[in-house]
Amino acid sequence: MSSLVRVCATVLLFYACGLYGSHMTTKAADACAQALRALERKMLKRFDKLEDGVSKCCRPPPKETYASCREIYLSHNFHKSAGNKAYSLKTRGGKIPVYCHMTRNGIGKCGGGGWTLVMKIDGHKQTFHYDSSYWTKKISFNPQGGATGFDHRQTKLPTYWSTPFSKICLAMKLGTEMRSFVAHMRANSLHSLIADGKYRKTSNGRDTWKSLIGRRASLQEHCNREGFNVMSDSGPGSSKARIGILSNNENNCWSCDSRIGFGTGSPKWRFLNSNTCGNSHGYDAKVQIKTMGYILVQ
Ligand SMILES: [Ca+2]
Repeated sequence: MSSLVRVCATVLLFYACGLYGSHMTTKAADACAQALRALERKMLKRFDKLEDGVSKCCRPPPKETYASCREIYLSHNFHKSAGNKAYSLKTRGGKIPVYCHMTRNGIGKCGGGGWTLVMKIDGHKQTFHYDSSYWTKKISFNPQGGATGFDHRQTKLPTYWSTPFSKICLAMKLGTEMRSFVAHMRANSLHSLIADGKYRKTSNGRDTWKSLIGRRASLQEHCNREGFNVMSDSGPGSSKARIGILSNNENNCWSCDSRIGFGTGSPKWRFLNSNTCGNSHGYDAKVQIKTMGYILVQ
């Protein structure tokens, strides 16, 4: 807008001085030019003020804090430019850097839209075994690990008990290959789905769960009970998963000896019990695949 005013004022100046210039004395012409320049400066000041006023009233004020990566994604054209990195989020555990997956191509089959990291689990480690109190308590684990993406650093962030969502991105990485899918579930937080220990069903299907592992995935034929806080009917000694699917060789859910999931365990079978994220099949450990697991919400 300022440049338009400058052009108009200059044209006016030239016009006035051109029209009357030949009839003016040099002194009068200089005075005319000075007066017009002063007018130009005044007009520019006025328009600058007007421009400031317009931008203050029409642009949404930048928010100081965002509660989720989705909120950041929606508030800007982030899908066009912003990277996948840590953003400062306001959580019930304070304002902390949280890894956000923001790019349009998204996380494999989960797609894009702004994903907030909640947990990263190493299936070789016992930190997030089914029986760990990290699943029930509002405490974080290695929050520094939550500022980075799909690496081998374990973490549990305050987003576990702070971030509401309508879908969860479940991803597993084996070697360098990562596979994922979306589980549709609405909740106030992941804590509200898991901490009370109640079983909550999902309906993704055994093939979808197997797709997290790839061609080596193995589940028995029967039961196929899936969701949150999944347990065999024979009790907590058999296979169980905080998020996952259990299958059985018998046509019931009594003694499930295979599973794919996050936060798994089976205290009755020591060897299988050591796998806390990935795929196990058979108490003789026919299949024992430990993965890195990633849980993000949106
Ligand atoms: Ca069985």
